[in-house]
Amino acid sequence: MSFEGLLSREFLRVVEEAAIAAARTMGQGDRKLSDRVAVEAMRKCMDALPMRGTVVIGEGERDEAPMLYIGEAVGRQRDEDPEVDIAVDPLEGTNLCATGAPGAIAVLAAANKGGLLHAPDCYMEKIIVGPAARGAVHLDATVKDNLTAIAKRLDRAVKDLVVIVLDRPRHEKLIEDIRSAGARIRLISDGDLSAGISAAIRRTNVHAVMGIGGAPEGVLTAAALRCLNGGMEARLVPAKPGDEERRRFEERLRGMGISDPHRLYTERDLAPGPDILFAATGVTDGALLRGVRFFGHGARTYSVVMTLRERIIRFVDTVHLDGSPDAVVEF
Ligand code: VTB
Repeated sequence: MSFEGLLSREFLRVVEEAAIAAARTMGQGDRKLSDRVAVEAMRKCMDALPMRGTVVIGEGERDEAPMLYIGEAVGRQRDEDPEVDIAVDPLEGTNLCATGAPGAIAVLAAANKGGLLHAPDCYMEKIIVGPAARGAVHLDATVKDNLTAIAKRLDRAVKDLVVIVLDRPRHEKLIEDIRSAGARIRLISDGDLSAGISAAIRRTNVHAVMGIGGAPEGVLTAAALRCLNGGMEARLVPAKPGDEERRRFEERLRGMGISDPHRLYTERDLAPGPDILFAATGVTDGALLRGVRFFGHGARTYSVVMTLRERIIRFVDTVHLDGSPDAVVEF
């Protein structure tokens, strides 16, 4: 049996717990605190799971992250347990949570060994679309050509498209190009991962995500896209311009076994699988998932859990009761 079926309920619990912990700190203005409680909750919840897990995308290198660092063994690690590679972003959008802004989520993806690219913590240039436009867009094509291709596949005009872009100075030219092509834009302060998932789900009113964001977020996005039949092209890029930065970046990639620093990746290269499980829970309200609600006797969470081999997408509404005999559940 694939680990997908075996562990999907458990992984749902892991992201729910991380989201609840982070949501308690919403609006405190302390992004580090929000992140830390999410990491701790996720780590604790993963310990008892029947798996031999290895973190391949996490909170950083071993010397810079106390928990969920790259290479850390998670799960109970018994011989009979399945081996899984795990990518986590316990709180995607730490600033969003710290300010109570929409779009923060707790995220995890798991795959069979080797099923997720071990991406370094650098940037990634990305173009992300839904199933209808998969294969029609190319990272090296012009913005106008890509938007025209997406519009055609979606049977509408370019002016009817909504493209999400991270609001950063590095995207000045991209934003200009999208504007002159005539599409609508939603600038976001953080959270290109949840934006990417939204692009692959109809009726979210998001048709594409373009620009440069985090590489770890890119691999997590690819894992979700595989399950949703979405499309993506991407390339690793250094964090800053300049030759010296480029040289260090390429050296780092070589150290991680990536010999071609200009390689173009599709969602399939970033998350080859064949077994993939993706789970996310809303922390603050977002386009796709509602945030955590607390009530007198517990909390309510909204999540999505997807599996590639099983081809199941679950939208899960969970009520977590605090154990009080008088707790009331509302419909
Ligand atoms: C994006 C965004 C993340 O990092 O990936 C971004 O989606 C990229 O880095 O929520 P910069 O902030 O340096 O542009 C986040 O903002 C945080 O991980």
